[in-house]
Amino acid sequence: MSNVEQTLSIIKPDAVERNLVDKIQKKFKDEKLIIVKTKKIQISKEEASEFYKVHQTKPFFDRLCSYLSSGPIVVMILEGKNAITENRRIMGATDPKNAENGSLRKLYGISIDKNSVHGSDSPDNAKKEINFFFKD
Ligand code: IDP
Ligand code: MG
Repeated sequence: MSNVEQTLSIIKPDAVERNLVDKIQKKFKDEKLIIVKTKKIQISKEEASEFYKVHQTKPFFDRLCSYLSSGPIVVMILEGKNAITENRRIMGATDPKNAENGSLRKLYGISIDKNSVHGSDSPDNAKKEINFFFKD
């Protein structure tokens, strides 16, 4: 079984603002993930709350939603073998302080809030998140 999957990736406002989009997209391609679709958008705080609703009971929820809606983001569908876990590996740990050497969050993350990228964490969530941003 080849297990070709699709997953949703987001380049968060801190990384878009620092002109890191090309570098991050190059990293995905170097790691053999295909960027099937990509678009630059800005979402409202309400949309961010919907997207992150699994975290609605967390103490950082309000800040998280304010942050994701604070500036332009780049959303992408990535495709490749084991794309969901591969993308998580390429991103590194949630807190850049704990992220593996060479991972995107280690390279570019500023803090646990401004950690530069999002990636779906399971096949179910990948489907939901892709559908959230790319409905057609
Ligand atoms: P993930 O992005 O690595 O999947 P999640 O646990 O799904 O991490 O959390 C979503 C986002 O919420 C993280 O990327 C991070 O920006 C933020 N976050 C997670 N945990 C904390 C925390 O303890 N304090 C502040 N922000 C957090
Ligand atoms: Mg997550």
